[in-house]
Amino acid sequence: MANQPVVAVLMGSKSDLPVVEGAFKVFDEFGIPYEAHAMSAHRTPVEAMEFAANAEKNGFKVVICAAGMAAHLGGVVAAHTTLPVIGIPIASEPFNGLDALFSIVQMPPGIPVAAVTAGKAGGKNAALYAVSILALGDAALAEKLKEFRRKQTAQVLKADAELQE
Ligand code: RP5
Repeated sequence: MANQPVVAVLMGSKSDLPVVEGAFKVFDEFGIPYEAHAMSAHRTPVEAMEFAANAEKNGFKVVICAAGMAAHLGGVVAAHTTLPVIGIPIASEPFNGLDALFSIVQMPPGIPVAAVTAGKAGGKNAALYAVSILALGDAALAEKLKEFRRKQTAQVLKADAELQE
């Protein structure tokens, strides 16, 4: 099915949307079907566990988990699936995201979660990392990703040229 969501984007709270929306934009640009849910390791632990346990069977290839504070969502999801799990540390008071980052990068050996950029760029980079994973088995998507990089490079070179005028 062409429109079968292949990426699940989970966020610990709807308040994480300003960062997560960066991922939606990337997936829209690359034409990748995704599904988004507010789901919490602590507030909806049963739903998070069940979603993760069924993710592969439901056709997902990658799961992105954005969470702030004690950001256990990625870890809980990774505990229940062997799909690649990408964690986005969300900044929140009082430790400004360092707590979330530590929660994601201190996974015990055997249950990996990949951490991407903390802060606003996290959504965009999580999605681009997911695109890289999906592109391993999709030559057309791999070419799109290369074109994205070429355009990005051209933009920086153009900005540099303008600075020299
Ligand atoms: C986490 O706690 C969420 O991921 C969010 O970043 C943070 C605060 O959640 P809310 O109080 O805004 O719902 O679970």
